Amino acid sequence: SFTPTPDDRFTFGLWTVGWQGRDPFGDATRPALDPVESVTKLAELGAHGVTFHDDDLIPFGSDEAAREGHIKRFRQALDATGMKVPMATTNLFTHPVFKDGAFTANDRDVRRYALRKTIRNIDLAAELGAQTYVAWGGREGAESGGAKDVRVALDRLKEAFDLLGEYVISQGYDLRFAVEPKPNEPRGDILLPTVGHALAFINELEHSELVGVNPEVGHEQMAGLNFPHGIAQALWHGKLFHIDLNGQSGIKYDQDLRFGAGDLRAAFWLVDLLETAGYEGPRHFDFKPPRTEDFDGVWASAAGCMRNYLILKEKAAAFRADPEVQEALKASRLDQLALTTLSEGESLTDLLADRSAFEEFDIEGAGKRGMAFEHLDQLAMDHLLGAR
Ligand code: 3MF
Ligand code: MG
Ligand code: MG
Ligand code: MG
Repeated sequence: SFTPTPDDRFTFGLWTVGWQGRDPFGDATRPALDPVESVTKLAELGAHGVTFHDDDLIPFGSDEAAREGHIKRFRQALDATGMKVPMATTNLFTHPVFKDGAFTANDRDVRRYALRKTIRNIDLAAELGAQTYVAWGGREGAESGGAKDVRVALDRLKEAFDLLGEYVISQGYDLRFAVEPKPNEPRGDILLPTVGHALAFINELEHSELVGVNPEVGHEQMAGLNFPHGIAQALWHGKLFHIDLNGQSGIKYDQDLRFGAGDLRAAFWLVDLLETAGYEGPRHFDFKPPRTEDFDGVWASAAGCMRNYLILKEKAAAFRADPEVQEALKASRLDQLALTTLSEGESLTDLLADRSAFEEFDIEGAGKRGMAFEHLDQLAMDHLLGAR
């Protein structure tokens, strides 16, 4: 059935169900949600855990005693429900101090403060047993060309991740970082705008083995990119440390619809990929219940994220198991793609000497071969639409 259990490893950010509906044009439509209530309610719905920004749990500016109090109540809720905290992150975007960025702010004192704020919450993340620390650089960017020297800003961003890596190693924490790319919003342009940019950046880091990506469905789709392709490449690099699941309808603002809404075909191929590629991390939802909803709507939206994932998981498995699909995959020569282009033991010299590969190759004949992809895709559509 499509009822989630903790074994499905579904997790939610406290800021998702807790979103009050404030947007650039309108005030909050819902009251604040107590993190303890979120933990309790999400546990009832069958989730495995929650994630948080420091400021979601401990309101910005709390003194030490208040901080301890918030952490204590949260721990009690976790213990009472069995909910886990597999990931935590830092809010480096709400307070005006971060208006020009955090790790890449032009102001050096802001960068030093951002590192301290992050490290303080890394300690809490480790205490709560988190294994992934997400870094979304929402304010690391610019609205105009002269405002940011991007090459120098990347030096500062590398410096920050090198220091954070050094800290985690020095403390002996079992914690890895996941960079979350986003092309724009709230800045006009954000550094590391896509999964590809982030993967290339990670290669330049001192402790690159500690750093992977946390791609979000809507963020790549805001740039018109194919999300399952981005995830496949992240997996290929061994860098899919975490994932933000949600829905997005095309190239527009960050909609954060519940998972399955928006581009349903991309959601189908994404679940097919995650479930067959051996991804073992949490299925983490970063969505926003629309501001039209009251709390009943919030919980319906959260439950819908998990339900849609489980439905798509069943559809994708049925697609793969269908004998007609297996034949169609053969007809589309996916099995040939899996063969190396040179045979075993064959050298480049052998290829250069192989007249059948070039001089005698039937180019016209090969150009006429159909790929049979439309039949294959219709079978996928039939499964997705419930017609098979
Ligand atoms: C913004 C986001 C962020 C990140 C978060 C933690 C507020 O578009 O997606 O959510 O996911 O900072 O990872
Ligand atoms: Mg987002
Ligand atoms: Mg989003
Ligand atoms: Mg996100």
